[in-house]
Amino acid sequence: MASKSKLSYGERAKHHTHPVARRLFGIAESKKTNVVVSADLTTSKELLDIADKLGPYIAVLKTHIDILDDYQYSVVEALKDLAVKHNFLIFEDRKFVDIGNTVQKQYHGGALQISSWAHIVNCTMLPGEGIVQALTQTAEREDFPYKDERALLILATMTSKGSLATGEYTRLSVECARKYSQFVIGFVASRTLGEIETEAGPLENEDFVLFTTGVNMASKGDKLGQQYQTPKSAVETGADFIIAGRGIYAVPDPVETAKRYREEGWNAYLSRIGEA
Ligand code: 6AU
Repeated sequence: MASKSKLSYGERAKHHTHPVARRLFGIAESKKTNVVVSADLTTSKELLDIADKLGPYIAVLKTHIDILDDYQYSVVEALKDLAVKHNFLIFEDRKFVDIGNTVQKQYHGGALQISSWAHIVNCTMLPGEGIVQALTQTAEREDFPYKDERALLILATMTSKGSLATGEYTRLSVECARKYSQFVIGFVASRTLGEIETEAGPLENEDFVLFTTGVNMASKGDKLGQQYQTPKSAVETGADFIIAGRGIYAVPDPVETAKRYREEGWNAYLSRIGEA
């Protein structure tokens, strides 16, 4: 596969086959940012406050909606409004990890109604192909109300020490991304994966979007096995979008810090595409 990582976000926005990826690249290009903030806050007020303050500097807001102490559906309605106000996408980091029949119910419906507000969700490959097949099937149902507005990322590697998301697990991630590319737009991973050979082979015009997490400008890791790299090294390794949580929201001035992540991530992207 000819890697698309040397192309500009604008070019990729024009040619991508998936409408959510086109939108994502369009947002990155127009706001000049490849930052995804992982807003792992535990009250609705803090979550909405950080989303409103950082909105202008990010392409995507990533949530773990189930960690809110005071969750009510009104919080995601407010988040949706902020996503429109600041032009960002919402990524619910749900990491679906069950049999197909269960994840369909967890994604579309249920207590959290995730499909009604999250543009992007992710899943692990632990259950095998069925999980991707099931989520894709839901998104393709005749009566699915958000057609062309929702997409899936596969968690293909993990940043935590001793992770088992390697080898055959990662290979299957790539195979399923290729097989279900009508819903899968890319990966959460710390390296590019296009060179991995699978039965379906690289797709014609393959352009999976790489989200890299474990990004922090001030720390090398935490005490629970998280491992960090900088925005620059992540983008140099192929990240299209850099996900940062505590490095941005847990510092005295999140807005100034988000701007610094944005600048470092953007400059690394410009050098990668040869425009620096
Ligand atoms: O920057 P942090 O360490 O405060 O937060 C990192 C965020 C957390 C994790 O749940 C998530 O990124 N994450 C993921 C994702 C996005 O799927 C995968 C992974 O391997 N490591 C990781 O930290 O919300």
